[in-house]
Amino acid sequence: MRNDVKTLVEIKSQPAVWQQCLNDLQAADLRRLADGHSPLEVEWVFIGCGTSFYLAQAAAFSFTSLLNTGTRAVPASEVLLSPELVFPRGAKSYYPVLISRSGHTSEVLQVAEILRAQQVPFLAVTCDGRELVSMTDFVLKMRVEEESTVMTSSFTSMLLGLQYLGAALASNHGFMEALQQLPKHLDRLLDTYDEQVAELAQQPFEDIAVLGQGPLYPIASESALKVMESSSTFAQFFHTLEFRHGPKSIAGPATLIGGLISESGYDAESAVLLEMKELGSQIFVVTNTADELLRKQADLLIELNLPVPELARLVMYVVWGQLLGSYRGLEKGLNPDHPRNLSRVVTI
Ligand code: F1P
Repeated sequence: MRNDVKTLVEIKSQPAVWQQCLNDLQAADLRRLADGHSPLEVEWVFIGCGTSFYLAQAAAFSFTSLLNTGTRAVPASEVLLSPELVFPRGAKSYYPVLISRSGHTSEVLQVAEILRAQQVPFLAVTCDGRELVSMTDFVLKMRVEEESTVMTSSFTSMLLGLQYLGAALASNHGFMEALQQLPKHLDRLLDTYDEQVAELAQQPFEDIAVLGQGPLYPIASESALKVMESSSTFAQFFHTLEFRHGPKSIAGPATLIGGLISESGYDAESAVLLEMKELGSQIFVVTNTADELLRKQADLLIELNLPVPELARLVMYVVWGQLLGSYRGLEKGLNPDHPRNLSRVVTI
């Protein structure tokens, strides 16, 4: 069954897809996509829906870190329903970045129309293109052909594209080179851990929560969304240390707690996961390198061992939630290629 699940094939095709996108990025004139803005003179507002909203959040963290500039991430619906809260000084003081795999999502196109009516330049980031690419002069289009309903390689490829853009605007050549190393490491990690994730997915968890801090919070959000979309299993996401403030009441033998643990916050974040283990939960940990205690306690530990800056590891953290969602769906007798109630694009 697994081999003909298109979503799984696309998840495991990410090393090759990333390599193709990184080759394209290396050859592109990315600086023009800033529309002449000095990255520091405007606030970059990243806008998307669903998976693309979590991508917007991860991109905002990345731009703040790489460019030390003001950024925000908002769902497209917020721009439509509360524009004065999103653009308090008027849209012209910002550089909006509209993110949409399809380029066809109604809410995103409606935002694009508003910006065009106000003559506000914006950047479009997409895979399929569709109407969105005809609405602006500034387009970052990733060469990703993704047929599945849920977003997997499109999410990681557009995030790589935006991180690469941020590094190019910062003239941070070391970071761009670091991203170039990721495809070969993902190949290695998929060979090592794919089967272990499939085994974990066979356990009858009732509650799933995925935790992450800082730039890993949107990655935790996307990981939980993949589990929800691909297996119709309710999954929540929290800032790691926030989990103690109430949500930990769900911790127990029928709960799986996923921890996306950073290097910079390792001690504080791993302590939360160990506490949940003591409360009887199973813990699934992704981190760059673990200490002996976490190695001993984790029910599934994925050590990335990536010799790159912490921010360049971001895309590598989401792959395991992508796999867990699809494997969990198969375990429940569902088909991840046709997720319940979902369509590939939301048009309203
Ligand atoms: C956004 C989106 C996806 C979701 C599903 C429906 O699509 O909401 O996040 O997983 O595929 O569409 P897009 O605007 O990025 O094409």
